[in-house]
Amino acid sequence: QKDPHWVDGRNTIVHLFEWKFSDIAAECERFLGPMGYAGVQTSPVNEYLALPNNNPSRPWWERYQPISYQIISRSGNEAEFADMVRRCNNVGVRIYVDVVINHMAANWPDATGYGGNKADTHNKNYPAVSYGSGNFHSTCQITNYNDANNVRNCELSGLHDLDQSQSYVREKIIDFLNALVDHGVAGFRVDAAKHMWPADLEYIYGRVKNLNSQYFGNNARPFFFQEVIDQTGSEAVHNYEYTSFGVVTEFRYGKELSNCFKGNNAIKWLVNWGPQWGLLPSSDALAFIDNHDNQRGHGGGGDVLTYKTPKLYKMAIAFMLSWPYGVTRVMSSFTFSNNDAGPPANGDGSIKDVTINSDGTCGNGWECEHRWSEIANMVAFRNTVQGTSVTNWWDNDSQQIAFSRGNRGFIAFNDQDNTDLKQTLQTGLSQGTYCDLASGSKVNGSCSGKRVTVNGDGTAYIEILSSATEGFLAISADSKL
Ligand code: QV4
Ligand code: CA
Repeated sequence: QKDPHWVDGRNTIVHLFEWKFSDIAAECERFLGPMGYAGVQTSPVNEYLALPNNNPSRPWWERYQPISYQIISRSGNEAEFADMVRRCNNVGVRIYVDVVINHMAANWPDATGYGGNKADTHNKNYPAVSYGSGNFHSTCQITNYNDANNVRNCELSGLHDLDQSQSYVREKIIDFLNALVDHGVAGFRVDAAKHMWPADLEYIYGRVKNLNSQYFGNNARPFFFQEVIDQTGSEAVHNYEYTSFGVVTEFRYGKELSNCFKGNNAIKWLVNWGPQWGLLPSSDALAFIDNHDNQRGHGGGGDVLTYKTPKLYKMAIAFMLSWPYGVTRVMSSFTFSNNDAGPPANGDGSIKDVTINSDGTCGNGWECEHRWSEIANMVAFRNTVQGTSVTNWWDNDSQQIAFSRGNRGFIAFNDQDNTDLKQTLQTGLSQGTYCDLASGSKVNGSCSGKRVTVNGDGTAYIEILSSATEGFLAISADSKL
């Protein structure tokens, strides 16, 4: 169940972290569909704990403490969810829901969810599902990542750990996933998959019904991408234990690329980026630079690049989107300095609307990296070069590289301090004038940024000054004037 069911000619999932369903629906119609994005990962949509003591106030991580499987959250209710899925599918953008099935909410006094359902967490009683204490593993804490039993049968940060080997628990989870499938989702991000037994997950995925035939035809199986953090390869649980029945988040991807673009490892080594670096096979991998955890020091950290260092971040994302590997995912954040802080909120606690400025960027505290023109243009680039391979590799033996994607696209990176890139290089493209997709776009038949002239023999003079705002340059068959 590794097919994301993208509409032809599209690529890349964007995680619209903490967005409201009404804003996601609007974004599908006004931006994601037209720009060629393939899908959206939502934050958890089922009912979760509303932190009782308001300390910290409405943190983002509340969403990972389920109270029931009813669709009700700070993002909206079930009717709003249904409307979003329908509207996004109608413009060719798929929806993937983040599902939290490893555990339920941790111990809290008078635990109450956003839908008003209550749980007696101290007695592991969640009547709105319903789960009772017998449906959980006996209480122990995860303390030893070298012991698979401890990792999978004990509690992650005190979150009560469901026993997915029980048929009753399996049926409850399957019913929850089926309800989402009925609404028309294309698949799921499975939270904390590492903390569940592969055999239990394989059984559950196999029992989820086929996707809604209204959007996906007959016999389409749901897509599963599973969160398994295996950055070192030295823990007891390995990412490859989960790849026979779904895709896995490849955490080494963003860690290594961040390390390279930060200048700690020469980018010339990226010539064989992929399994030769110890990454999963391409067809097993969800590729990304940062996620909602490691951009704020949760989930293994990893010192990854984020929106906070835009020049290097955009280079890493551009490399990801130009390289043929994995199912790519782009992060879309809200601005934060406090690691607990939830999304931008109004005085009554409701999540703020995502407003769109006249230049296409977002307001109201939303970062919207996916709208940065350099990133959105690279999603379009990836669509343009689909099916081609990497050719014409060039490097300066250090922090400058360039390559073609067949005769469809060409990209160059200058990650070297105080050194300009000034080279005549083989682009693989046909003769003509092209708009650079990093410094601008092709708008109404002209370039808003740099122009590149490709000669009859496919060569072109490429210049990226070290002082430039953008550290890369990209041209494609579709950016030709
Ligand atoms: C606290 C103490 C515990 C104590 C417990 C007792 O720290 O020692 O046992 O109280 O009740 C929050 C708090 C955490 C608190 C816990 C329980 O931060 O301090 O425990 O709630 O109330 C997110 C956050 C967590 C948050 C959790 C639930 O990151 O901080 O915990 O939501 O609200 C590993 C895993 C990986 C995981 C990653 C974070 O292998 O699977 O850690 N990533 C996913 C999600 C992530 C989410 C979870 C898993 C849990 O991406 O966002 O955790 O669903 O690497
Ligand atoms: Ca578990």
